[in-house]
Amino acid sequence: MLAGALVLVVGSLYPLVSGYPSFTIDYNRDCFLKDGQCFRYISGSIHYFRIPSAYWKDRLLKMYMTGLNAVQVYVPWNFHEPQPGVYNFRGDHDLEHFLNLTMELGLLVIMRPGPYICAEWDMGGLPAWLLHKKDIRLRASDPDYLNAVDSWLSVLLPKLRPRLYNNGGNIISVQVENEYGSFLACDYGYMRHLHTTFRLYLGDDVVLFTTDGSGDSYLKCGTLQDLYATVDFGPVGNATKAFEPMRRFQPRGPLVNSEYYTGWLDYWKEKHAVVSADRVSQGLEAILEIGANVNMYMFEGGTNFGFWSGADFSGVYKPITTSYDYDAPLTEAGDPTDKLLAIRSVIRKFQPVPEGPIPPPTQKYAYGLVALNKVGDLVDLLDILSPDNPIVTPYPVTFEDAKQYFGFMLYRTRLTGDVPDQTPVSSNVNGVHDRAYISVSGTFYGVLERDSLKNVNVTGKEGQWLDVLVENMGRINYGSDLKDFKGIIGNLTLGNDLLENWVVYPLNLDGPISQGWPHIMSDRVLKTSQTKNTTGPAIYSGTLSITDIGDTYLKLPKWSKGQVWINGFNLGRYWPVRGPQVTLYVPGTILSSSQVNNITVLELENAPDRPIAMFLDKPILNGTYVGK
Ligand code: 6GJ
Repeated sequence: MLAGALVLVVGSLYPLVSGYPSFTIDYNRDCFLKDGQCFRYISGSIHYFRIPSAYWKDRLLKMYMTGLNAVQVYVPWNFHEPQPGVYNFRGDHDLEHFLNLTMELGLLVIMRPGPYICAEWDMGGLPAWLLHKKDIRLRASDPDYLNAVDSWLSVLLPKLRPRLYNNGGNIISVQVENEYGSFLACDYGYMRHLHTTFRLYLGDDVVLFTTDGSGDSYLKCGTLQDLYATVDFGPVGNATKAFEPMRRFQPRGPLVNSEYYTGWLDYWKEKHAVVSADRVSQGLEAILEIGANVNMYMFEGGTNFGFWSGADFSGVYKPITTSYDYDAPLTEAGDPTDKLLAIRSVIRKFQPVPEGPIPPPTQKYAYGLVALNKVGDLVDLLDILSPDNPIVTPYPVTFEDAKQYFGFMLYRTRLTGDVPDQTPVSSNVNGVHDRAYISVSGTFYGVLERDSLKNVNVTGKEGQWLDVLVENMGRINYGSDLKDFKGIIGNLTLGNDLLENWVVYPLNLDGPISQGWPHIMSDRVLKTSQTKNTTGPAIYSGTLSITDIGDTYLKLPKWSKGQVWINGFNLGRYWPVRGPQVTLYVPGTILSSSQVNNITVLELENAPDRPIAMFLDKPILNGTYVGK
């Protein structure tokens, strides 16, 4: 009895006496110290915000079974604060549930709360409502930006503090900002402000770090006193050489590659990116060989559901695909790959990996064909999709002006005279952000596209509606063009005439569709589906009945481009005529075997004469780019 009590007393005193748990840096032995022992982490990036929450544990277990002892987690600000002061930490946004699962599985966590995260995510995770102040200076010491950042961090960081390793949790380190050295502002005041704020909420002993490209020019602006400088690079032969820039800025302490690229992202209209398992595993071995710490970016990529994908800008606008498979060791559907097995074999050379099999790929279902029916042209459905009064304005307003941050807005203006001859609609400032679908009185004429399609010729009669449906394809997430306003930026012209006197409809598709529209309004379908034409923006619907639930892949053969929902869940954008992605991942978590599954499609350009949806048991992510 006495012995038991003694153990209890000593046990409860142990942390006070031993100073453990603790996670710190040993600058003499150039290692992390976990409870006083040198520790090297082998980590993988997983984005909870790109995976249905019901699948989080499955992915994390596979990462654990691969031999990882840590996971790296971004937190997208815009995913959790959709409107100023409105927060969402529920369901697929439940960050703390995700972190609880990591704890349950014995995985350590490297947090990357931003506030900017890049990540091929809309505006790099920054909320678009920041752009209400048109001259705001993002990622800098702009008072309005800093006020919004401080407000967000005052909500987020207190959630992390009790989870810090030194407080008994599993968060071993926290990144401040993200590759700030790649951003032209180079505003040390901003980084010092973040440093102070992170210390205020997280305390003085948590390891705070920065990550930058492995080059002096990056590290010059990305590093700061008291923030441990780390770098990122992909597979290289000579890891020691690759770490040299880090050593110039961080002469002592553990070597850390915070983003070891295991694959790469995909852009619409470009070839699907792949990186061989050999190249990745050999590069990993070179890093582990020299005792460095590593985080594999990505280990599980996932999906840009909804409208969340971002874009890059390298002279031209390059939107990211819906799939974020990233050719990662775990596929978009969470299936282990040969790359994962190769990585596991490498890890096993340096530290024990959990015995037992890696869970096998899950069964995928080829549910077959579903006939879809036209509900109606989009402009005939405005009472449902834009029920509030439209914005009446002499000149076009942006999405942000209208407080519409994602998806689509319809800009309408009446023709002020007959247009008997083919006459171009265009933006002389390349101001269509990002695509506009042009119709006159229900006749579809074509597409304007940022940085490429500059004119659409139309004809029409005085008084007819010129309809310009503008699609936001995702805000730039990297580089100096982060202030990526959407909509018609500037003006449109018809021939030599300025188009004025607009009626602008912000469209809310997610709302009605999540409530069961159009399926619950079958009578309405009959009335509005008189128009049988298959061109121009229109809504289609159908139902899928299944007996067994599982993951599947949706293909829309002979469709052009659009958005698709199943049971009200926004699966993301499809664009098979561009590729390389041809199928959309459909997680079984959104499907039902007890009632029909409602499929809703917004086709923007051309639907097939026989509109069908096809459910396959394999993905197609490397479809050829057909030059449209
Ligand atoms: C990282 O920088 C970023 O920190 N990274 C990439 N950068 C390349 C920029 C392309 C123009 S690609 C994949 C990763 C993530 O974006 C990461 O968030």
